[in-house]
Amino acid sequence: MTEPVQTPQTFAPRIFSGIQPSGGLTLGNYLGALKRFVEKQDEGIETIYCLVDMHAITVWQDPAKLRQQTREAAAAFIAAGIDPKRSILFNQSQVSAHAELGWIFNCVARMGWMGRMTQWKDKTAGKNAEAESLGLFAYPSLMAADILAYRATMVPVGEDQKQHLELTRDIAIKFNHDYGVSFFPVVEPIIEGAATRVMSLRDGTKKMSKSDPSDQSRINLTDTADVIAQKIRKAKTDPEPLPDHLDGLKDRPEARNLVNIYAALSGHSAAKVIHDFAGAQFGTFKPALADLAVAKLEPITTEMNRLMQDPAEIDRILGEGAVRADAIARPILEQVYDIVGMVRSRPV
Ligand code: AQP
Repeated sequence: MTEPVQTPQTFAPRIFSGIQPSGGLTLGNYLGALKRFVEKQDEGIETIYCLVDMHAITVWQDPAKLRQQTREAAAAFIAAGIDPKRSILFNQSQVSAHAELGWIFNCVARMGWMGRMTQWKDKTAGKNAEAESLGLFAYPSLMAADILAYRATMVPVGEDQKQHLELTRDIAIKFNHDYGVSFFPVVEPIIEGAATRVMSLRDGTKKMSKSDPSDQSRINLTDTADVIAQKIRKAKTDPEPLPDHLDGLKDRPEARNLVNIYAALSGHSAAKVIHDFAGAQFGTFKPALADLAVAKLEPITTEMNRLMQDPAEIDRILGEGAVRADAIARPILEQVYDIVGMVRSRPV
């Protein structure tokens, strides 16, 4: 028999976040998420980072590519500075608590909540939504399970995930209310930095995304220095020089995006970048941005390539991380089963 249900009122600070290995990671994933995961690792709070491969298959993934992308994403995490000893790094499918809690949350969350998610609407726009997978529709429920399986309190994400985190809060509140417990924390999204929403290099109104059909729309963490420079040189802009004040970027999404990328990569504010480049033409600004991007990304790419030479070592790191993750999630899940009223009598 499991222990009686505990209903703690306060929760130890714990950070959880994830990235889908649904393609090669982009500069958007790096600035909006990965770079900040590394910063959080140094703040003395427990950090758990997950490659959410079960989310990735909500749209079709070639199995061999998915395996390769998962290892490559793990290499990107480590190359960017995630230390698998200080943080827990693993892939979602190796810890079954995610899927199990995801099912329970499917029974807590409401269809209407899912239907209102802008990511669902964006991903089905212009398509026959009826033909999309049920997993894609229920994606935010599994995401809530990813976070709450660890009773994580803080989740660093890019701006695009804000609505999903609000839904995670709603699921936690409804679960606590329905079962009369204070079991799950109401998580805090951490959306900070100069590039919480990196936009496509081809269209400043669209998010940079690993699944965008145009490779020119994004910078991949595997791109060579030459490719990065060429993509920035060809990035869509307007004919005006950079303004001398941030307000001047208001109706110039492409210019604003490049300024924000520069700011995030340099660690300065967008206001300082505008101050330094006031009046500059893109012919001057783009090469400066390309140099900066190459200087910041090339060491990561080089280290990723080195790590990818030894896939068995990457698998070992992910496996070890999964064991540590499972040790946290399994007891939490057992308490959830108790709360929900499942008989748990299997000998251990
Ligand atoms: N363009 C972006 N700017 C800032 N942050 C971003 N993130 C993604 N794109 C940007 C952040 O990266 C983390 C992991 O995201 P994900 O891979 O799980 O899913 P996503 O947000 O749907 O990313 P993609 O690249 O657009 O993937 P696909 O194309 O497969 O859907 C999240 O914290 C996200 O905010």
